[in-house]
Amino acid sequence: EANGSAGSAVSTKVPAVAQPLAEEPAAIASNINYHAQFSPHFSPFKFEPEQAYYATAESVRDRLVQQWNETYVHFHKVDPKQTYYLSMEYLQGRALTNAIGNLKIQDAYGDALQKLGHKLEEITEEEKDAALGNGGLGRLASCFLDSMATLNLPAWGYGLRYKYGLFKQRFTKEGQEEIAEDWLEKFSPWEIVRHDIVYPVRFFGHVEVNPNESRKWVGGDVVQALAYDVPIPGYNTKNTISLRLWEAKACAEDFNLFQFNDGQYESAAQLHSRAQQICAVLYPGDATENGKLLRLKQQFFLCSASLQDIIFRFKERVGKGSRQWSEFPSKVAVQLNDTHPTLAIPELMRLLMDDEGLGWDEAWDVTTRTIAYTNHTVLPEALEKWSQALMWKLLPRHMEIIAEIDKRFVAMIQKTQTDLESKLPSMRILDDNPQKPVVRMANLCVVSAHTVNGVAQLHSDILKSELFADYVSIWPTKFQNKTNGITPRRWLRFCSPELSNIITKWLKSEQWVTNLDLLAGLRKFADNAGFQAEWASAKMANKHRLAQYIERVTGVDIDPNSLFDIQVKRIHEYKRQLLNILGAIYRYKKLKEMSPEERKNTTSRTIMFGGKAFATYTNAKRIVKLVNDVGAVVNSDPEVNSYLKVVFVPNYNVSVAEILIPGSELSQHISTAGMEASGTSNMKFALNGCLIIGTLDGANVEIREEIQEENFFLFDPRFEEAKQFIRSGVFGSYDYNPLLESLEGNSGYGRGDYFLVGQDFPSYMDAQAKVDEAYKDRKRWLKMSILSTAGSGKFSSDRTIAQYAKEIWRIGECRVP
Ligand code: B1H
Repeated sequence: EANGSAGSAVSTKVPAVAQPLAEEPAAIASNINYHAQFSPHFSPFKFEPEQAYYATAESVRDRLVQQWNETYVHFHKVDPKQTYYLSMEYLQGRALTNAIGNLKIQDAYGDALQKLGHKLEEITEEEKDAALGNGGLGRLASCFLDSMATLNLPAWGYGLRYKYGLFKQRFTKEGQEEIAEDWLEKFSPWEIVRHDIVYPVRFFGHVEVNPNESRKWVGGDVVQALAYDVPIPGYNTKNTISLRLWEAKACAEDFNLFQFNDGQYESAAQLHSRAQQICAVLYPGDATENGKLLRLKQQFFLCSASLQDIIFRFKERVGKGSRQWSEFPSKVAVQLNDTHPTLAIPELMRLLMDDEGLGWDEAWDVTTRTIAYTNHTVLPEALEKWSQALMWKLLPRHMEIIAEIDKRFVAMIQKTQTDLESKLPSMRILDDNPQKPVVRMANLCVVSAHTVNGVAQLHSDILKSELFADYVSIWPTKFQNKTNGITPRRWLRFCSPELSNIITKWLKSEQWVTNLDLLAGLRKFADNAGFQAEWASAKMANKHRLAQYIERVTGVDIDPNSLFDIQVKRIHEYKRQLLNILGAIYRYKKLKEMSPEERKNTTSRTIMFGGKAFATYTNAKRIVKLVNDVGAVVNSDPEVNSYLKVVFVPNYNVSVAEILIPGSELSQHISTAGMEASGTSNMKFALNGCLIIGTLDGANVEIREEIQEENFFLFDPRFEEAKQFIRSGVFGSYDYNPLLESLEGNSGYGRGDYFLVGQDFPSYMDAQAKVDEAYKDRKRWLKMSILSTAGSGKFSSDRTIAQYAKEIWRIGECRVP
């Protein structure tokens, strides 16, 4: 049924090398003009910044399309093993500056726009943020795509083309308000619809058993998945890969003309509107049964369309001999970004067995050698569990397959791992608890994937010692660590050109942009007065830019000479924004009690918060409200407001991060130890010479190791270090966790001061006092700042992706000549 015409994209009629595009500013200007005239999206003779942005984007896109086609043809010819990254989220942010930067054509485009009466930095502001994700997990996927392209890896991203991405955040007297964000309101110049790439995706229906015992899923509703491709250019390479986003569409036949002509307009278009619901919003609230069903439909829609496409491409590249299915895992690696695309497992099994005629054992072998799974959280409420009843209804064939995987897993344990039999109730995929039978998606992933990884060393250790401990003895080599990383292009080179230029000047090379470990070469300048002076002036320029932004969006006037202290991330109790604001409140109270003379000896601070609260997360919304209310009082108190300001920066997103992070001096990563799987903004801040105050959680542990402990403000060292010492096994391998938890006086999830805000408050304030002291010593602070950047080399997503490629995907470079 799959539309087979996609193969013609690689016919010999495609010129292998297209004409080179203009390099000269004058020629680029005329190309931009051409787009303004002949790719018209607006009334003629209008060339305001908005029109200039669209015309410029289309001109840049021409170049991307050219490299992109060359990349596709090259991959087709070489036919290497490819990785497919499946993710329900991508937080791409803006694309123009990134594309121009990766293509290294900033100067020519800057000059061209000047000729046209515009400024490049101004027109880039016209672009809407593509926010098809919630937070760290989505942004990680986007950083990974940048690294895959830059490392010339044969890799693709697959996701969904949500009409409305993450909501826009506004503040009212009541607190946070959510507004639909229509990122496609006009259109996106970065997506190209592929009218020839369409696959059917079925929902509901039933299983038919054929006379030969084979099974077939039939009936129900069928919607079409239509491909939209977004080009992902690598840095300083021709390789340009694809992010393929699926949109759901009904077929023309689904429109009931008879009903329409009869005046029944709604029911005539019912199937059309049902299809449109699938990709309408990023995260449909799943408090209701309807919401749960829609979210499950989304997940299956992504998995089914992507796997049909992957199988189509595998067959397309069969070449002369006939390719065996057993070769599939040597051509295809599928990475699941958390459990959200877990249905890829039973869907691949179904396609192989029911459509391609493989037997169970062969299909299972292919599937398990293809799929790998990344876990991003150990928080119990974030571990996906789907109602078995809902799954039987929506995906009857997949539930048969999942039940069979579960049955075979149980049989295997009973036969070969009898010591684990008592653990079976919690290890099984199906939880048959009569109250509410569910499917545990993480267990399905662990049983089916060839590799399971965590996202920071501490997190991966916790997976092995706690969450997935029971599976480790069965599959000791299945579990790996892949510490997260961030792209140095977007998160330093492009967001802070000032600091980048200084780094390049002192390192005498720009190689660090693709080999971030070279930043270690800055260590020898950490005490150099000349270097420190340049460093300080670049940071100050970024602080001024940030201060102007804050003034524009909040009206609050902040002092660039104060310490810029920032905490930006999704609002969640475990991330403890509450601890930060309590600290700010205490600081305010102490300032009020001081004499004017005493105040002069304190360190002036501007404490900035940013982040969105999930619409139905009441406690998170209360925290947002508290920060805003504290800010209103403190900022208008003339007695102390030159020593303290508290600002909630509205609508935190990728573009706002690109302004905040370069201007930061101290950032807070203070989650309850053991709860933040990795964190990635911690890496972005450190890379930009911002000091960290944080707990020994997630990737903080490794950041502290890289930048040396004296350059990191650890706030609960005594208690946490003692506990860590016990956990490390120095006193034997006995499981002391229950004891340690009782020490905290809050064993049992959700009880008491579960997130330890009260318990950690005193040592948090001690650490903050050390920050104030350090800031008074300019030289010491600058040295620490330089050493933060110098120690950030490890946290490039290039390093992360190179490790995935070598140790999980087993793919190599495929560079376009
Ligand atoms: C992370 C999520 C997440 N972990 C459920 N888990 C979601 C869970 O829409 N949902 O249902 C969405 C996202 N996100 C984050 O992943 C971790 O909290 C961070 O610590 C980590 O840095 C990031 C990337 O690995």
